[in-house]
Amino acid sequence: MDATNFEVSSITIQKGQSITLVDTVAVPHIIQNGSWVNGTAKPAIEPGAPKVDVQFSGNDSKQIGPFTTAGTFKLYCTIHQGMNLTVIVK
Ligand SMILES: [Cu+2]
Repeated sequence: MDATNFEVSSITIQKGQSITLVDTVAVPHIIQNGSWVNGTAKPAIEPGAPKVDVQFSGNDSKQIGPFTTAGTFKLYCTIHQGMNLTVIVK
């Protein structure tokens, strides 16, 4: 993650894996289940998604998961409009 967005918009992993999010700048992020749609925050948790509510202070990294169900799961940053990440679990 940079100051205002994810450096990739999606990531594909295998069932049972976790992801590590790295905050590469001195900017906080709060990552939760959901997405930004046309500038509006839409909290939502898909069936089978791990509950995500992770705070980054800046220049830190944290693990999210594991994702134990195959599917497409959306994460977003509640602070930064448009900051979306799609996790595809196969
Ligand atoms: Cu953010």
